[in-house]
Amino acid sequence: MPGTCAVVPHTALEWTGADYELELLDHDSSKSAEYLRINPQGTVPAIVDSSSDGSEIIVTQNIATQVYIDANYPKANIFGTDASAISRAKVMQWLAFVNADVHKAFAPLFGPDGFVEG
Ligand SMILES: N[C@@H](CCC(=O)N[C@@H](CS)C(=O)NCC(=O)O)C(=O)O
Repeated sequence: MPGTCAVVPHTALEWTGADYELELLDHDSSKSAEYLRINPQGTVPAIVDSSSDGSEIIVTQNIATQVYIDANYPKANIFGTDASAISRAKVMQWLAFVNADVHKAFAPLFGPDGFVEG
């Protein structure tokens, strides 16, 4: 969904050089039955992948999608080259702050229709 937080895992995927397919959504299609099967919360981002045994993998929640990308493409160093415990923790600290605190604080600005009518 252009202009949303989905740009973060999208950017990470670009950094990996992965062969992936981008599905463009808008507000309405993110609430469709087809997409709600993938993410019952009706939000982006979401990753759909297949495991080695062919079963479907679905990962939602922005930080989780980045962890999944990093785990599959460690050479892309999307969380940086320092794999120390404190470096990894600091990456998660700032991602969690932006995702849980900053992102939610701006929700009324970008989506006032969720709070008021007209
Ligand atoms: N906690 C969720 C938040 C996801 C979220 O709120 N995404 C917004 C875009 S930034 C969205 O999909 N909004 C749905 C809409 O605009 O219809 C996550 O980390 O993935």
